[in-house]
Amino acid sequence: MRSNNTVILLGSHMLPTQHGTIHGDIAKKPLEMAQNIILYTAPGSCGLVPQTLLHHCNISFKPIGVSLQNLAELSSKNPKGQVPVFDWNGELITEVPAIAHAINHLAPEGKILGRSPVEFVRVCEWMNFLSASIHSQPWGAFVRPFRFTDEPEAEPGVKRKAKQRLQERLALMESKLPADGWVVGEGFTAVDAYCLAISQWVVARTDLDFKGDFPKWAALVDRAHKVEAVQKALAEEKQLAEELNKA
Ligand SMILES: N[C@@H](CCC(=O)N[C@@H](CS)C(=O)NCC(=O)O)C(=O)O
Repeated sequence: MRSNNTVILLGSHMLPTQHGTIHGDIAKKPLEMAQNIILYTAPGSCGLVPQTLLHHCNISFKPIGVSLQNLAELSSKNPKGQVPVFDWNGELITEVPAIAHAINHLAPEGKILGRSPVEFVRVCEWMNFLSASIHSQPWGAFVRPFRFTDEPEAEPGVKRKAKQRLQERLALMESKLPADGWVVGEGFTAVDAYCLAISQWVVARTDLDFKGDFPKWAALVDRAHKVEAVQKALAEEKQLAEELNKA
């Protein structure tokens, strides 16, 4: 985009810069821009992942709680009818791994996608696995079997199979987890935040013996609970839940 002033394209927004025309580059000077960030999330959802990452990166944002039972309210923001939605100066971003990338652009010093090229690729690998092979597929079928069959009488079978698949996938992840520290490299990353969120659902909504069957994962969660950003995100999530309950 050319004009008398050069511009940074920020999604549909354009900001003047003295450093030349930069097309679609939001990574170059993000912290110099006024950021208007809103996170639409539901208590008990995967919205906890970006919520934690935003706190970890010290990015100020406005959290807006939406009930998982009332996601139709959010259809103008996300036609998929799901949380989280990351409103980045009016640019609406969905999908947890993509939102993690957006947050990383805003505060690369938070190292939420790792500290080296290999760590970055490993974080992407795990985020895909957690999102697709655990969250969307077996977890999705376990909590919403009606999306996987039109026959109500088939739902218990779908749920049973989903739980078995979930156990297998959790066990695979468990076998890859370190005995100490974080999943990728030396620092807390988006993968640790996602592992925490998933553990909460499994503990709350299944009869699996999480601590007994997945001890390394449970220990990772214990360590995550000591991270200030996690504590802030969990407290904020609780507050959003209380507000939604009152409404
Ligand atoms: N692939 C999506 C999954 C989002 C998702 O499944 N969100 C859940 C909460 S954890 C949700 O909104 N579920 C409501 C629904 O699917 O109707 C992402 O990564 O953001």
